[in-house]
Amino acid sequence: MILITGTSGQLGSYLVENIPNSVGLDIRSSPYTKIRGDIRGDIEELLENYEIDAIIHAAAQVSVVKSVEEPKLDADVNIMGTLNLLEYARKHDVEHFIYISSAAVYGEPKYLPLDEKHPTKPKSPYGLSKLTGERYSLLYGELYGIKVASIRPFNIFSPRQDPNNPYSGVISIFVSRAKRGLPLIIYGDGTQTRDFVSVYDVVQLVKLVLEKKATGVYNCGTGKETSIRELAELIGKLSSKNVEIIYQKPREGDIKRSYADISRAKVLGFTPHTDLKRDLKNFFF
Ligand code: UD2
Repeated sequence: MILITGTSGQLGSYLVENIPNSVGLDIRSSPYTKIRGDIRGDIEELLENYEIDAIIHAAAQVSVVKSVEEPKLDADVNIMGTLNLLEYARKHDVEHFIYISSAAVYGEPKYLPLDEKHPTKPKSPYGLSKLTGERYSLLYGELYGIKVASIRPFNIFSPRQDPNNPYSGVISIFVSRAKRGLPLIIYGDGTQTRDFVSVYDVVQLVKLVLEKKATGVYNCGTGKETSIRELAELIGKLSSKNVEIIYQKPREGDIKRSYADISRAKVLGFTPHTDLKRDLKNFFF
């Protein structure tokens, strides 16, 4: 049986839906969550009726903004929660541990595209907590012979990201505001870029890593960058409303440009199918 954590979240929900013989664990209830519980709690008790061969750890505090506001909560969930699961994996001889990391571990790029060898110097508590969780995971791999892989997704989008959550990603916020005819707020001048990757491509890479029992670190993106201004204009057009774009001061902890070198993932057979314009249209309009 494969344990997937974070199944009330965007990525976890798609993973449990698309990976056979898997079971979802989350602190919040959702149609994709079978086991309700906290990753910081008593995992032994939560999993007493299960024989777990692999863990895909997607549960996390995912917001950069929230991590700046509540760094202790962010560290508790992302670091201590991960360590708690790793302890379970060690004690129960779990064979494969797949950690869902983040492109936020790189910080401000020294060169682009970002490959996995790029130095890690996070700019936010979130980036640091995700990096620390990743390091613990890789260390447990070395110390206890667990096969450990870490996937670093860039900016994931899907129809399941909750637009009502103030900490949601830019695409769901822009889509929800555009549909209501509200102005789109850009933090900074809008020239910052991101590598927006459909959740289906992230599922594709996680499945490849799982099937091949792969280890090590893998970027997950499309290799293409889109500026936030371009994104706002695109969503404005798709909504066929006359959407205004307004500019406010940049966010704390925000990085300027980001897009992935996906050569390592390609070796596993990964081929991204994301087409931003087409997918935005299909997912939201
Ligand atoms: C996202 C993920 C994070 C991480 C990272 C990896 C979310 C909530 N966060 O962080 O988990 O994996 O990607 O690359 O999905 N922006 C605006 N207006 C808005 C909202 C956002 O201008 O109303 C800007 C924001 O300042 C930033 C960009 O859009 O420059 C993307 O922001 P985000 O919150 O969607 O994602 P990010 O890159 O901080």
